[in-house]
Amino acid sequence: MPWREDGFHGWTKGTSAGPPNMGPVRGLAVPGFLSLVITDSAGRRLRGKTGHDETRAVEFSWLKKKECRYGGRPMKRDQIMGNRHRMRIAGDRVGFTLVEMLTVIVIIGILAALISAATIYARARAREAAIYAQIKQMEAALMEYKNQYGEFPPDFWGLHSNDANIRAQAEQELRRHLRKRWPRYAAGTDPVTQFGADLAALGMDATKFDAATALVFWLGGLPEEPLVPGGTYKPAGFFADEEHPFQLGRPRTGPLFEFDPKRIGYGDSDNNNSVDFIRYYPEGPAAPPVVYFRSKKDPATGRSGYAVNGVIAHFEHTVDDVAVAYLDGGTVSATPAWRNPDTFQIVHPGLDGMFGGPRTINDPTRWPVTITGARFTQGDYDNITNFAARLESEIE
Ligand SMILES: [Ca+2]
Ligand SMILES: [Ca+2]
Repeated sequence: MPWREDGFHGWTKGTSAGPPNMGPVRGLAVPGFLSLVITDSAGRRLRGKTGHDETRAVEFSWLKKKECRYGGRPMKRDQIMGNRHRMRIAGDRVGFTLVEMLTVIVIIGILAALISAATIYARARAREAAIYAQIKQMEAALMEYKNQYGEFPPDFWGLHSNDANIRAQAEQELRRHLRKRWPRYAAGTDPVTQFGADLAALGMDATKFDAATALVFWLGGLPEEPLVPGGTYKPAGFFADEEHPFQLGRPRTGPLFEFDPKRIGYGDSDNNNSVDFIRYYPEGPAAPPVVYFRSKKDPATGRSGYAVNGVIAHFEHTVDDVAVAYLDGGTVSATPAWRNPDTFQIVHPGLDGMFGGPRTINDPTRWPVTITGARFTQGDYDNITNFAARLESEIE
């Protein structure tokens, strides 16, 4: 900072080469406050006093002279050379320069950006943690379901497959489960047929149910009240009558999980006045729902997993966004190892709102692998499942 004959110029803070015969000047000045440290050329410290008055003047003296005075007159060059010095901030200005203001603004801007980035990151992690916590609760509810009814509920995947073998397998799983949970249901007839008829009477088309609907249906149960267009699906368990569980009578059994009705979407995708899907959206209806895949035994191979007849269990949100069950790593071959091979997988699309894809659902060598991240697509990495709070954390 330049030194002027009548004092400091543009001086606000920092270090300045001092006047002749004097060492560096350090200090800070803001309006109403001034702090200075001045040394002579030998490095000896000069005693200073700050001026808070209108003149913003400061008077210094050598240390050996104990004298300090306030004054308002401009400092003269010959005074600097003498034992007694009076310095004056030029123009009584002790504010910030434009450069300093800009520097501060830039620094504040950088800090604000850092803080907001950190806040956004922290919020995203908190939302993910909240979703993961819900999924773990669903997992616990499914465990409880098995405790009470002997097996995990079917996932409805394959009920409307074009592949007759897959469709037959899905129906067989549903039939077995209905027999197991409600042995007195549909006595003397096919429980799958009766199930379809009972739900049709409630305005639902069970043949269209999917892997997202299974989660809400089995853990939540039937709606509290008859469904009306634009209404709410409030899961209220199943009718406690062992012979007629799929009627809206009272009392009910369950539900095993408290779904927030505001986050349940249901609809009639083929416009035939029957509800085809009931889905749960922990992050709002804009995102794909949570899906549930139950481990199944492939009748052709006898192996447990999530594929039947060479087709992986899946839920098609859109053509290019398809939820699938995940492999567990290792060698991807025609006999893949599955994640949770004997229980189930719950899959949430994560905060990006995508499960991942496009997928090849009938080629095991192209199914996604959790531990290596092999064939993961962009949408897979942040997916939240009952075995990983974030799928990418699974990748070695
Ligand atoms: Ca329909
Ligand atoms: Ca995702």
